[in-house]
Parts: sequence; structure tokens; C-alpha cells
Amino acid sequence: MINKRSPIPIYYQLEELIKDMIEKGTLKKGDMIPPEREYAEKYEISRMTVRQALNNLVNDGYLSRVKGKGTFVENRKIEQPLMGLTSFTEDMVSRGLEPRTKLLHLLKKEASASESEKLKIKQGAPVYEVKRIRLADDEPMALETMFLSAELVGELKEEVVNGSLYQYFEESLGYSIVNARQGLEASIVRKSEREYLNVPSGSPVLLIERTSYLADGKPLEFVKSIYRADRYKFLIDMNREG
Ligand code: 16G
Repeated sequence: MINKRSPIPIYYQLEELIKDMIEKGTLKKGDMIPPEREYAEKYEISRMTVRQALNNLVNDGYLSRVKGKGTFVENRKIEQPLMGLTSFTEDMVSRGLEPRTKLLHLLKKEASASESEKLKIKQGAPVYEVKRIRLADDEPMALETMFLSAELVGELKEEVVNGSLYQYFEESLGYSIVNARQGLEASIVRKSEREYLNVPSGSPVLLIERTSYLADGKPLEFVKSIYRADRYKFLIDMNREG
């Protein structure tokens, strides 16, 4: 319920209330939410306050507006733990979603200075650049650009990069991917990325860079990914060391 005496702003309380209904499943994807007026009357608050709460929920990806129709509940965000070193395919399958890949390009070229530094190979050595859209239940989630040393992974075929590369590295090439270093930062979608991710201009995204290593310390992959911030939320468990 809304507590008008609380120091917590009313629009924020309403946001939390609606988010809670989405999380509990009382409001499901595709449900139309009541008009502003109804919320205002029910909670005896101003329509401006309701509008502010709904705008914030639209910006955060919980709701979407369809012109002339109304405001609808969106999918819940995917909650991705940051601790385990998992693949996109594993992440989606574990949530009951169907992973799919749309290959944008697979090219073999000479490593640039920065790629050679990341992959610890000589500049000019052969590298693969693989650019893929990763989808869950046919909805684009991320855009991935991956660099791999061709000497390490051998010849890469299209059918391989259309599936799970971690599975290929581990099961077909017999490699053990043991650890990775990952950076995560906020950004706004670029014009060139918008249509791949199917998001409006100005949408927030998360830039993730991962370098994964094999048991002998060799870098296996260097990947730059762009994740939709309206569909993803990253979680981490922390312990206070005493
Ligand atoms: C994830 C990894 C990426 C890895 C890919 C393999 C992040 C930020 N990135 O997308 O580094 O290459 O999984 O997925 O999580 P696959 O086995 O399905 O091809």
C-alpha cells in the first residue's frame, strides 16, 4: 500500500508496488495496466505522481507504451549472476528459454595491435572475428563481437559459430576454460547497433568485455558484448571479509 507519511516519495512507492506485482506474477507480460486516473483514484494520489511512476517503469523496461492502445507489462528482466563462468547458451537453457544465434559475420584476418595484446599472440597472426546476435525465444538480447586466435581454435565453420562455442571448445577441441576477467559498463545504444537489438534510439545498454583463459593461462577469447539494459540485470553475492 501507499504510505503518504513516509519520507519515501509516493511515485517511488507506486513503482515498487507495480514491480512487486510483476515479480509475483499478478501482472503478467502483455497485461494492460489500468489508466493513470484509476491508480490516482485508488490510492488518492495525483495523476502527475502516477505518470512519473509509470514513466520510470517504462524507462526501466518493466512496462511499454503502445501508441493509441495503452501501457503494457513487459517481460521480467533476466537476472544474470556474475559469479559463474557460463555461456549464453547455458544461461538461456537454464531459464527455460530457447537460445538462438544470428551470425552477422565470421571473418579471418590479421590481428591488430590491441587484439594481439588481448589474445597474447603476435601482431598480424591470424584471428577470427565473429559477430553474432544472441536471441532468447527469438528476442534479441545481446550483440557479441568475439576474437579468437586461429592457431588455437583451428578452422571455424559457420555451423559451429551458429551454435554454442563454449560447447565446441570443450567437447570438440577438448579445452578447459578455467577463468575469465570481465568488465561491465553502462552506455547508450549506438545507431549501428539499434536494429540488431531491436531497441529505440537512446536505449541504455551494458557493455561487457570478457577475456577467458585456458588452464595454461592462454587467452582463448576476447569478447565485446552489448547487452540490452532493459532486459538484463546482473547480480552478485558478496561476503564481508572480516
Ligand atoms: C557469453 C559470454 C561470451 C562467450 C559466450 C559463449 C558474456 C558477457 N559473454 O555470451 O564471452 O563467448 O557466452 O556462448 O557472458 P555460446 O557457448 O553460447 O556460444
